[in-house]
Amino acid sequence: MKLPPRFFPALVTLALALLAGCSRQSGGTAAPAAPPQAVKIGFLVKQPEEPWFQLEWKFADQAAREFGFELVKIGAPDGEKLLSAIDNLAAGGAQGFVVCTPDTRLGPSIVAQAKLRGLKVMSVDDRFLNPDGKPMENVHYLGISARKIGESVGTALAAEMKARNFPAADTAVCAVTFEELDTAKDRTDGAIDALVAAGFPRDKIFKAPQKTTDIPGSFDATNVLLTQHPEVKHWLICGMNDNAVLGAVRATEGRGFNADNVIGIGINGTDCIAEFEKSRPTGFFASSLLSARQHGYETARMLYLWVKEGKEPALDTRTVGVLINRANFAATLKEQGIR
Ligand code: FCA
Repeated sequence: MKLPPRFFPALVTLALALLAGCSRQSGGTAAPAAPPQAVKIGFLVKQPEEPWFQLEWKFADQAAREFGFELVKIGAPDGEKLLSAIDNLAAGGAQGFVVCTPDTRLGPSIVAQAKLRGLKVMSVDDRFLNPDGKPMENVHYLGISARKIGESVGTALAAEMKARNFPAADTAVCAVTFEELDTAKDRTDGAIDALVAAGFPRDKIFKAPQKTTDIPGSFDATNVLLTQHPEVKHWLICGMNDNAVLGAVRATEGRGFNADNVIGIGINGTDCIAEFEKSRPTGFFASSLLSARQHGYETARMLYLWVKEGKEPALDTRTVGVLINRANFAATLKEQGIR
């Protein structure tokens, strides 16, 4: 059959359409494009009751709202809860999680579980350890410059002791320690070294090892120390975080000490707000305010970009602290979006 030339354009269109149909079939893309996969990220913390971790969650939520991903917040106070949370996240379609582990020695199991289930991991605050006790440097981590922050606490304690003219003869240091955790040991070691560098005698720096990293754990540890040293009339107190120092300050109060003869400086700056708001000063003098915003918002954002765009986060990010006290805490907390 011979077609008149006016049909030629229609024939060409038909041929092109058929060709396109064939190539679509052979390419296997005949089905309509799937909607982009929704991003879901877990945020697991070891002590959900601590204001510090609640603030990390608050700022992670902010990242989730801004970038449009789903954030699943899970409290994981022990290894069993943590590993089952990872299971549930994978079953629920998550692609990764940020975690502050209840035990840094769980690092290799967490990484193995995550690999098995195709989840990306970013650790925050407490760094995973290899079985040899060394940090797992290949796991993405955001934490504080623990030693430096500890040193700033020690320096500030020595300066405040001098400003108040505490007599050297009856002043001692109570360092509430939790040396099982690297970031905690680095903080108290830093504080102790800075005190010694400022001229404080090392033999009057006493450690009170806490069994649990909460106020009761520190309260109990400090009480033992206070019983052993009734000769001390002025105390300087440091510890891994605000709760360590709060527990120690409460223990000194139980023995009649007060703001005139105790100087305590914490770390976090987020768990001592009620203390600063008390009408009368207590022995809790100051704290190094860390950036809960960076720890919550940034880790969630980094993980999101990793999942969504394949943009791998930096392996090791460290944050700093700024000293706050009763005089400036309100303004500083407001600046940082905490209050
Ligand atoms: C650890 C502590 C927290 C906080 C964080 C930065 O995880 O337990 O209180 O100081 O490091």
